[in-house]
Amino acid sequence: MLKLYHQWTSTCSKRVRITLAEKKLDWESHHINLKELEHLDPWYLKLNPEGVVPTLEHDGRILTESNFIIEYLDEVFPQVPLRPDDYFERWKMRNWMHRFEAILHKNINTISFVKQNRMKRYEAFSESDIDEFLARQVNAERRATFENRIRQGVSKEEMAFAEERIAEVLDEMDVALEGRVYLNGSQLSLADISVVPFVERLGANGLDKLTDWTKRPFLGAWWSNMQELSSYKKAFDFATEPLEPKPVER
Ligand SMILES: N[C@@H](CCC(=O)N[C@@H](CS)C(=O)NCC(=O)O)C(=O)O
Repeated sequence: MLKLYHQWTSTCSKRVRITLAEKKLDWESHHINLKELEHLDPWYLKLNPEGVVPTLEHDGRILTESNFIIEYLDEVFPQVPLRPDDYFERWKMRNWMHRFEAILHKNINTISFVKQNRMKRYEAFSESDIDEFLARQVNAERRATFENRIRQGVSKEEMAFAEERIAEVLDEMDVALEGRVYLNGSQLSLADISVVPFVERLGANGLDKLTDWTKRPFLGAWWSNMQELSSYKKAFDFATEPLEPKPVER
């Protein structure tokens, strides 16, 4: 039995939902309400000590880290293979996935904080609310990041830096996609799945310069193809469960 703990708009959750759809697997959905900080509840931290979504449960085993979850799914459910046979291409796939997580995810997160007005969540916080919120964060790095954002917001310089880092990866992708349909050649791979939710987020955040595909035509063509995949549509149209946290039955 496959059960996914996820959030409907979360980019990392979409990676897993696309993979599940590509493989036509049945799965049970458990929506985690990030706004209500359900991901920091003790029961969820037992599953995912980092306090993030997604988490996959497979026959009682718990898996975290979306890029590793999708690789696991590809190994355990070999129908519709999503890793290239060639070992060098497979290394490239993993290298892309690493860069997408380390560079794109990190920097898009900075931009989303501003563009999606996430600051709004904290505006009504009193000093003691802030302290309580920070105390619930799972490690010193998260506490420092949130404290900085809540108290100082995100500066123009930080935004410009984030856009520059994203642009660098998009440039690499555009070069790699010349003469290729997908990042690993003619077959869809986990690398494409790993990055597409972040490419979608660029447009959702109104980053016009980064989504001017005349500047990166090969990436633009890839993006058009990706949006046509039924697995992409299924993962993005995911109808969430009610957003109110449900009573926890553990
Ligand atoms: N490296 C982790 C990152 C997961 C992650 O950051 N998830 C976000 C949603 S896309 C989250 O849960 N954020 C909640 C928070 O940071 O408090 C993965 O790939 O699974």
